[in-house]
Amino acid sequence: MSIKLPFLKKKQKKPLNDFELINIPSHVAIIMDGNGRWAKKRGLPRIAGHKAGMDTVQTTVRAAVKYEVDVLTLFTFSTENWKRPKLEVDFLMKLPKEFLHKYLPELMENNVRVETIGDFDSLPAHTREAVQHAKEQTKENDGLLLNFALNYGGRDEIIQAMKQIVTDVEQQQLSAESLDEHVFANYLYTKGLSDPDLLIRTSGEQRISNFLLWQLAYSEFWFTETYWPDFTEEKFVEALQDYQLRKRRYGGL
Ligand code: V0D
Repeated sequence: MSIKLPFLKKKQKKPLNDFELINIPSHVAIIMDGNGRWAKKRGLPRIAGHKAGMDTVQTTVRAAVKYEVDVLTLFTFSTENWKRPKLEVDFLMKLPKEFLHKYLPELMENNVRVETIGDFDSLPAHTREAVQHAKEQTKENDGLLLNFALNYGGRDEIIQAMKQIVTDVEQQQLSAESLDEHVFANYLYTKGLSDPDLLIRTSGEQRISNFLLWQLAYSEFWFTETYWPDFTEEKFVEALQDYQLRKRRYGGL
C-alpha cells in the first residue's frame, strides 16, 4: 500500500500567466555566481563573463520591479575578491560606472533607488564617485531598493559593528545592558532593512560564502545550476514560485 502525498502532485510548475502576486518575498538577495565558468565554457576571458553578468543584473532588476519586490540585494564584490588578479579587480571596479552609464536612466524611469552595503570608503575613488552619483540621483525614488553589496563581507560587517558598539559604550552613548538583537542589527550595514526572505545562488554552489551572515538566519534558500549570465526572468519567477509553495506548505501545518 502506498502513502498518499497529495502535495507532490501539485509540484508541477504553474504557467507564468497563472502566477499570483500574493506572497512575493519582500527582500530577495542574490549570490550571482558562475560568470567565470560561463566565459570558460565559451572560450572567453573571465572578464567577458563579468560583463555579460552585468547585463543580467538589469534583467533581474526589471523582473524585481515587475513582480513588486521591495528590496533586491546583489552580491557584486566580496572583501575576499581583492585576492583575484589585479587586472580582473581593476576591470570589476569599472563595472559600476559602466552599468550606471548604461542603465541609470532606466532605473530613474522605474523609480528604483540605488544603495550599497559594505566597506564603501576602501573602494577606488572612480568607483565610489560613480556609485555616489547614482545614490544621490535616485535617493527620492520610492520603488524598488536596489542594494549593491560592494566590498562586502559578513564577518567584516559584524566586526565593524562590534567596534562601533565598543566605541559607543566607552563614550556612554550605549549601555552594555541595552544591547540585544534589535540594537545590534542597527549597527550593521543593513540598518533599517528587513532581513532577506529569499536567497538565490546561481551556478550550483550551495554555500553562503560570507554573505549576510546575520541577516540570513531565517531566509529561504533557492539554488540553481544556471550560470549567472544565463539567469532569466523565467528563472527568477521559478524562485518566487518555489518560495510561495514553501510558504503555502508551512501555512498548512
Ligand atoms: C561582476 C555579476 C553591476 C557579478 C554582475 C564592483 C560580478 C556583474 C555592478 C554595480 C559586477 C555595482 C554598483 C552599482 C552599480 C552596478 C557591479 C561589480 C561587479 C563589482 F552602483 N554588476 N557588477 N559591480 N558584476
